[in-house]
Amino acid sequence: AASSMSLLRASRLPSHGLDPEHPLSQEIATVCQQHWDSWGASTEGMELLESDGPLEVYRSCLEQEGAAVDPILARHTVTGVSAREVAEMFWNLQYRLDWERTLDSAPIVLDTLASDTLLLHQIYKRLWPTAQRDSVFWSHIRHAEQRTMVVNCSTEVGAPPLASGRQRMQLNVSLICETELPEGGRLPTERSQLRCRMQYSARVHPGGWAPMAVLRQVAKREYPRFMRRFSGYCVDRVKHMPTRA
Ligand code: 6CM
Repeated sequence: AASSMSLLRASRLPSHGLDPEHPLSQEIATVCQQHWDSWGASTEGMELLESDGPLEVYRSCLEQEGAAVDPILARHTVTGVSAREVAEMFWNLQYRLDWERTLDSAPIVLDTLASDTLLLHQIYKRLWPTAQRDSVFWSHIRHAEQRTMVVNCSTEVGAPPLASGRQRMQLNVSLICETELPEGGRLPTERSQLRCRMQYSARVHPGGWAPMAVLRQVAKREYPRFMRRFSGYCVDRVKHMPTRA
């Protein structure tokens, strides 16, 4: 298993569907490769926020110009879904409001950059006592071998101006999923034989003033909640459907 992991880690991602002339093309390629290579990243020195069976959520405290940007790294393993299914439910907007609790309204598609890449605008619930936040980010899904990855990363390219009274968060998030196949390596027809390993990572800069203690308290509560809710949703959503790679 260790050698197959290093093989995959060394592998380059297949090129994405975006026009190489697009102003975001190089950035998307670079950021995605960094996330792809982070599979199996060490959590040494990080604070364990939550541990519940296969679910582990870690945080490291990091401040930038007086703002808490605390990187989060979470791992989970769930039974009954494939990597592709989980990643698809994270990326495809059709499912977003079913599991995402931080949004104030439905995401807005600013642009479809390619069949696998969207430019999105999201407005979040206001967190007392801070200003309401929004974010503008490209969202990209990529599949290779048993692994599927989604990257959401803030950009200024194509971003609408900030509404008054709002602050713009900067985020760099990925969800990497790997299907764990039973002996023989074939996709099972029984969902009970299918397992998906997930690695979620998030770095969010609040963008403007926000009390650090409040942010840290909300993060500690909300990231584990998101991991449980989202993975539970995925399992439930596909449980009566036939398995697919
Ligand atoms: O990664 C997650 N969601 C993605 C799709 O929406 C996307 C969004 C990332 C934003 C993460 C920061 C949210 C902080 C919001 C603060 C204000 C909301 C407070 C409301 C409390 C109920 O990558 C899942 C994000 C899970 C965040 C806990």
